[in-house]
Amino acid sequence: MFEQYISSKEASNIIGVNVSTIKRWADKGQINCEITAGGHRKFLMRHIATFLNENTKYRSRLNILPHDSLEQKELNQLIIKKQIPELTDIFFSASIDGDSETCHYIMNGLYLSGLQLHEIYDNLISPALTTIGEAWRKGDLAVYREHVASKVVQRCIHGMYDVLKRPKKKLGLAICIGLKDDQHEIPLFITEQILFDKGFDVINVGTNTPLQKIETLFNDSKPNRLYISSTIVNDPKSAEGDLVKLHALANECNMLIFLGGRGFEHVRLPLDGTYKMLSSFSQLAETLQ
Ligand code: B12
Repeated sequence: MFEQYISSKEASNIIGVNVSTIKRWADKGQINCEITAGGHRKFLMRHIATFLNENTKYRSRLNILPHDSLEQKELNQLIIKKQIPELTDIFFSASIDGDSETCHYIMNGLYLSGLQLHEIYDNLISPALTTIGEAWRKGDLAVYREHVASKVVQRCIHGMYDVLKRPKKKLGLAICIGLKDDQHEIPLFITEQILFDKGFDVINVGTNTPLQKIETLFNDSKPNRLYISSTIVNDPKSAEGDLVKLHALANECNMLIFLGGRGFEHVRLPLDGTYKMLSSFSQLAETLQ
C-alpha cells in the first residue's frame, strides 16, 4: 500500500493549529510522525487520525479540504457536522461526475470527524449507490456514468486504508468471497476493510470465483471466519451448489460463517443454519466486538 506523506504545514492546516504547535507535539511524541534523512517531520493520514481519536476536541477544527474557496469551506462544515443527507447528495453527484477527489475528502473527512467505518458505508456509500442504481434503472442515468461512479467508489474505499490505524492485536484470519456470476465486489471490499480495521488478516478471494481446489485455501491457511457476499443471482442452482460447498468446508474447519447481500433472498440457504445472516455493515461490526 502506498501512503502519501504530509508536511508539518499541511498537517497543521488539517488539524487547525499553528505549524509550530504540530512540530512541538511531534517532538514530544503527542502525534506520531516519521523523520526523513534530512531531519524533516513527515506525517501520514493515519497519524492524524490517531491523534484526532485521542484528542477529539480538535475534530471541530478539522480542515480536510486543501483549498480555501467558499465551496470547500461549506463542504468542510458539512463534514465536521456529519450532515449525512447533504453529504450523500454531494457524494452522489461527485461520483457520477468522476470527481474522486471530492468523494475521497468526504469519506476520509467523516472518518477523521469520528464516524465509524461501518456507519460511513451503511449511511453514506450504500444510499449513494442505491440512488445511482435507481437512476440507472429508471433511465435517468447513462450506464457509463454508473460505471464511472462505481470506479470512483472503489478508489475511495481503497483510499480509506490511508487513514486506518494498524491494529496491533491480530484477531484471526477471515476469508471473503462472492458467488459465481456476480460482479458486485464493492460489498466485499467494504467487508475486507472493516475486518482489517478490527484486527483481522483477510484473504479476499473476490467475486465470481470458480471454486475448483478452494479446499486447498481452507486447509492451508486455517481461517477462523468466512464471509460470503451475494448481490445478484443469475443461476440459483449454481449459487446454491457453491454455498453448500463453502458451507461444508467452513464447518470442517470450525469457522464462523456470515452471509450478506440481497442475492441471498433468491437462493435456498443450507438447512443446518450454522451461519449468520448480516443485513448491514453495522451488524457486521457488532459481530466483531
Ligand atoms: C455498482 C453496481 C454495479 C457495478 C458493480 C461494480 C463492482 N465492481 O462492484 C456493475 C456496473 C459491474 C454492475 C453490474 C450489474 N448490475 Co449492478 N449495481 C450496482 C449498484 C449501483 C451498487 C451496488 C453496490 O455495490 N452497493 C453497495 C452495497 C454495499 O450496498 P447494498 O448492495 O445496498 O448492500 C446493503 C446490504 O445488503 C448489506 N450488504 C450487501 N452485501 C453484503 C455483504 C456482507 C458480507 C455484509 C456484511 C453486508 C452486505 O450492506 C448494504 C447496507 O449498508 C446497485 C444499486 C443498488 N441498489 O444497490 C446496482 C444493482 C445491484 N445492479 C443491478 C443490475 C441489474 C446489474 C446488471 C445485471 C446490469 C446489466 N444489465 O448488466 C449487472 C450484473 C452484473 C453481474 N453479473 O453481476 C440491479 C440488481 C437488481 C436485482 N435483480 O437485484 C441493481 C440493484 C440496480 C437496480 N436498481 O436495478 N452493477
